[in-house]
Amino acid sequence: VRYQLYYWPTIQGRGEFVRLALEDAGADYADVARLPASAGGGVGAMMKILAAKDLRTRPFACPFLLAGRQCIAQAANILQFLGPRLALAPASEAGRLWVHQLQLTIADLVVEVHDTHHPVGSGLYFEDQKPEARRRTRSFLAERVPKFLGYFESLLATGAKPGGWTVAGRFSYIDLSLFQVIAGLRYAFPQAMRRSGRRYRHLAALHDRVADRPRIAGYLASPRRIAFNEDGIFRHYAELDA
Ligand SMILES: N[C@@H](CCC(=O)N[C@@H](CS)C(=O)NCC(=O)O)C(=O)O
Repeated sequence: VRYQLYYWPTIQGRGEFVRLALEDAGADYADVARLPASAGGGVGAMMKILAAKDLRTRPFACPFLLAGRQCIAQAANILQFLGPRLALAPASEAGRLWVHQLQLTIADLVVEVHDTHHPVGSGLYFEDQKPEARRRTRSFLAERVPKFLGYFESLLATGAKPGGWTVAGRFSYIDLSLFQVIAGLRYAFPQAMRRSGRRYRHLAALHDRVADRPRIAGYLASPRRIAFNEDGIFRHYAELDA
């Protein structure tokens, strides 16, 4: 296969931003850690690469992508690499920098989403940091979601956007990533997201248009799309969605 994606096999997590791009493009790829060890897959195969001291561009963490002789990590960096190759990025340098800038902003948001359930330490159980998680989530929902989503909403609402895509004039991987953000926030915080009503209506419409893209619709209905769960980035804990 042309692209080998390595990511945790049982969660959407940060790998999902890459999976969505590969799926939308109909790319020739393998989700290696989800393959059986007998086929060279499994978490073991991923750990072997993360521990390969002789690998010149050895990643710090998954997701990472092998493409020919290249090994590329960091979700936003992988998308920057794949964008032009999968026709999911603007042609100009300025346009590519713009979608990368937006993807890095999503990466920042993803850290904050993660910190709602792990505000004290990633190595501690959620159950051991519940009061802090409640406090963190309150401020995340009250201040940070409106700031992040308000920003993306205003980009979509401003100016002529043929097709309704984020970057004027064309579909790009940022539209797929915004779909994932909306789907994830709705899963994690259904009440809070419902309460926001029509405040993010352009984002809601973008979410639906992405979900309707034939390859994405096929992917979402397939077993390749791992269901949201409480091991991923977007987790639903009723007590946090107050
Ligand atoms: N900024 C990186 C973060 C990578 C990352 O945190 N990966 C997680 C899984 S979602 C991981 O395996 N982390 C291991 C660690 O931080 O020790 C990205 O966007 O790809």
